Amino acid sequence: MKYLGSEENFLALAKVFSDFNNSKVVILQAPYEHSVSYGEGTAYGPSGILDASAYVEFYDDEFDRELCNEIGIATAVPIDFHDKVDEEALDLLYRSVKDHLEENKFVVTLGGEHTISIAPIKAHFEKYPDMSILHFDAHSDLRKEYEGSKYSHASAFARVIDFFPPHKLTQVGIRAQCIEESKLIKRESINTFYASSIRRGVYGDNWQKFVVDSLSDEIYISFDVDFFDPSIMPSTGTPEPDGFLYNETLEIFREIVRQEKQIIGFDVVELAPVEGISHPDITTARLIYKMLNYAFAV
Ligand SMILES: [Mn+2]
Repeated sequence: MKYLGSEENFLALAKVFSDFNNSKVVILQAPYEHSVSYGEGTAYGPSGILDASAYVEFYDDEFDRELCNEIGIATAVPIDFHDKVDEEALDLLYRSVKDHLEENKFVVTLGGEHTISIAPIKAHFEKYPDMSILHFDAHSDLRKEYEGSKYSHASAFARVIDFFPPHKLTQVGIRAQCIEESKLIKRESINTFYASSIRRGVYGDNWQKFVVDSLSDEIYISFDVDFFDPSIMPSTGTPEPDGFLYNETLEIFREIVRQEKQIIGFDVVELAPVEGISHPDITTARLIYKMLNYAFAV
């Protein structure tokens, strides 16, 4: 595998802070787009994030440090899916994540459509059998299949619970699903925090605590950017109203740190950059760096 130089890598890091051997973190690009149902463009998500990341500050005032210069962040060249789709494409990504986990790297995967999350989740679950999944999304992605495909982005988590215990899956921000998904959630005891329940005050003001309470000590995060409100995140294929703002999202990560739970890896998916609108790309790049700050908080 090849790794990108400072012209192209995450945060535009100098070689000493971004070469493979010096880096604790590896960023994988999975520009996979096969089943997108509404807006297109998630194949440009990883490059949009990397371009925007050049404008993210190294210094984080909340932690009073420049994390990237302490741990190193390598960015791999994009995975070349050629004409591979579904299981074959996922297998390619799975093997890359697995190889990096075996090298004891902290792996961040950038999508691409949500389907790709299946691969890093599988690889992390093999290394961390006690992990929970924290899934940020407007959609529960639990359809058995969608438009004839088992590997549609709308079925990503139906495929995850084919191998992962459903009661260890926590979903937050959900505000669009079909009745079969709602029934599956109840039947399989998936922890789903609906946006409407959060907004109606079912969990009170400190709803983030309830989300984190549902998780085990090791947490894998799958973050679909359509979790955010379309006002701050218009650049995604299936935006939904009544989403979340940036700071209330960070409160979930702060609660993870407070409860001394550990983020063991994550993916960020479904950014579809729009020409001339830069703030969603920058928001996503900052989110990723911020999540790394929380993952390496202790
Ligand atoms: Mn979604």
